[in-house]
Amino acid sequence: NVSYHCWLQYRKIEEEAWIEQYQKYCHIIVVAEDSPIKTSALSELQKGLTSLLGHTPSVSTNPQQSSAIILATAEDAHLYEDVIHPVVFEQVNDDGYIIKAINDNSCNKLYLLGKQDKGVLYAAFHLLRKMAQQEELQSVDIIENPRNQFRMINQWDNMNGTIERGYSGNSIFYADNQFIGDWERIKDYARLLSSVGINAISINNVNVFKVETKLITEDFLPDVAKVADIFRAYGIKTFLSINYASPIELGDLDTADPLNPDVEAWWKEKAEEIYSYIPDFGGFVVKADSEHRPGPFSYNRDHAEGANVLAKALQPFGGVVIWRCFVYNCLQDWRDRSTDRAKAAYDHFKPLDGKFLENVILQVKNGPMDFQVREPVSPLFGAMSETNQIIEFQVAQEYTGQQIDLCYLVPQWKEVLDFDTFADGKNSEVKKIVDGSLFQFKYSGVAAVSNIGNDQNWTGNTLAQANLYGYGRLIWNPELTSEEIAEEWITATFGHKPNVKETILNMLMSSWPIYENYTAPLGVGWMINPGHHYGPNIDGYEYSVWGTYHYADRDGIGVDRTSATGTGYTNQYFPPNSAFYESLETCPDELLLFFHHVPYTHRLHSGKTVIQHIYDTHFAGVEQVEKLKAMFSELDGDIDQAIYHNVLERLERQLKNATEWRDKINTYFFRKSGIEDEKHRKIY
Ligand code: BDP
Repeated sequence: NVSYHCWLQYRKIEEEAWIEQYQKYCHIIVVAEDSPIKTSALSELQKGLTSLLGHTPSVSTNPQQSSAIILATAEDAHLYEDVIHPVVFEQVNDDGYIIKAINDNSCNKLYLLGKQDKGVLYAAFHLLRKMAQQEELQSVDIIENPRNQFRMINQWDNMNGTIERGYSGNSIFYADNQFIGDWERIKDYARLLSSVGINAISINNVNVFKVETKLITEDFLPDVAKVADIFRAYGIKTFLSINYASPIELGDLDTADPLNPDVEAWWKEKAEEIYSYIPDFGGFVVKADSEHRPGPFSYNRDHAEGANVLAKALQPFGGVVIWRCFVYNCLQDWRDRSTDRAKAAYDHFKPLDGKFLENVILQVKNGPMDFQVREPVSPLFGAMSETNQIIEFQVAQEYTGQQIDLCYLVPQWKEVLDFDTFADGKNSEVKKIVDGSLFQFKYSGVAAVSNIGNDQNWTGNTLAQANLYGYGRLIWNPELTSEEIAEEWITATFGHKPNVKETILNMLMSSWPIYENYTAPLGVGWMINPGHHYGPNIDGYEYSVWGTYHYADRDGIGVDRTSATGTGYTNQYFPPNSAFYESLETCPDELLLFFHHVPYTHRLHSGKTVIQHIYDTHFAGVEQVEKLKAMFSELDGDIDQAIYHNVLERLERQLKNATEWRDKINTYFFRKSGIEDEKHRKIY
């Protein structure tokens, strides 16, 4: 089944000319000095080249070859000092690399040079990608440095085998409250992640329940260590999500108060124990005081005090605490319109700026609410210049179609990274905050919730593989365009047929706006079924305590978050963004209902009224899904049959879903407003 191999299929190259050009370099691979990561690079190259070129290269430790691929780090550069001057390594950062071809009569060498061995591995994946894309190698001279330091994936896997918000089967790590022990599958996951530059992973759900609390005990640490060994060989550090109440839950203390000396000593000892199993353990991911999880608030301590006790314990071993800012009171009183969940993270964390120890990193979701199809950027970006930050995206499509509906998310993430916060004047984009450059953070980067499970194709919908691929590529280099990333993925997955490339590219690039069209309008969010979050339910959360309202009544819709008459959320932005969102004149249409409560007859910048926009986008959304399906059907026979049927079946379900959204949304707003569709289409 080709879909198992995702973008690492290494499809056989058919054109002789390419084979000839590549083969010149590929008879021998030289690795003079070995390491586990270089061994991974070597085995990937052997696998990939055999498959691409139909010929298995031999391996040599002898640096004196006339033609070869040569893997080397700064440490073993002395072996090649005739060609590699040590200064070349000054151009690359810790995870960076150089790929350079040297062609000299009958001598054809390709150097894959990393400052460290991780760079060598990334260079190997890059070389294989170039070959799969059929790009020329003779004059290749590349220097690549990842922009972000942490490039992380968060698994939301539970030890009973389920995955919180998982849409592609069960966990590849756990079943029946044990590790499954399918180390080969975990290794294949490590290969996929590493091939797009991911260098950190947390392997259990942020909601840590009874069994998972024991991951940091001798019951499970030997297995965690095995997983860490596999990921380490691919340059990936292993992290665990922990339960803040561990000292109590594991039966040792009757408090988890961060300022209690026994608690501090307990975490110190715990860290020692963990590091005795995993010497390069990454650290803890923590969801505290959120959605019924325990945290420092129980002891009247703030989140800096809460995080610092863990940071102190990890500090001697070089570990970090990744502390999530998804903190809000999910039992707030919905009858009080002045409360606003969107404000919560900023209100909790901004006052603590500078109070966290230097090995604490705050993990902030991209928007102030929760991974909706459209949200403004969280105002916490830029607001805490003294505190390390990483941004959190959701590759899993919880609110964007659950890997049934097509939604290529790279354009959304790119918009977020390109957003100018004005935190330090103009050009203070989110990407410069999370890459650490704007405020010189010690630690920074990007994390995201994974979308994989044990389905044969990893992601349920095979086209959802593009999101995992694209996530890695975009955070390595935020300057890549969404199209470039999609094209790479398509070629690696489907090959070079022009009609396949064009169709899938069109499908991916149009998918996010289409999904937005038929779901909740104009940035208002949450009109989904409570609990599982798929399919329309306009008032599903409207009268619950969770703080996710649209306030639709017969006169209008939207959440007034202005400072003049609403919750004052707009004030959390730096000027001019605050004024930009505050004013109806400048607030962009797609976020109108996130920031303003307006009558249905309010006219958008597009010239349409709000109600007509709702009708039009919902009719358009369904038509667009019909088109997606028709376009895709044309590819029958041009792509792998199993993938074809997998995607087609999802498109059929998407069409049903979109139709249901259209009918429910349009009927609801027609009945609320009593305003006819200008085009007199059938609404109910
Ligand atoms: C929400 C999910 C919930 C997660 C939570 C989180 O619905 O399952 O536990 O986010 O990020 O999106 O902690």
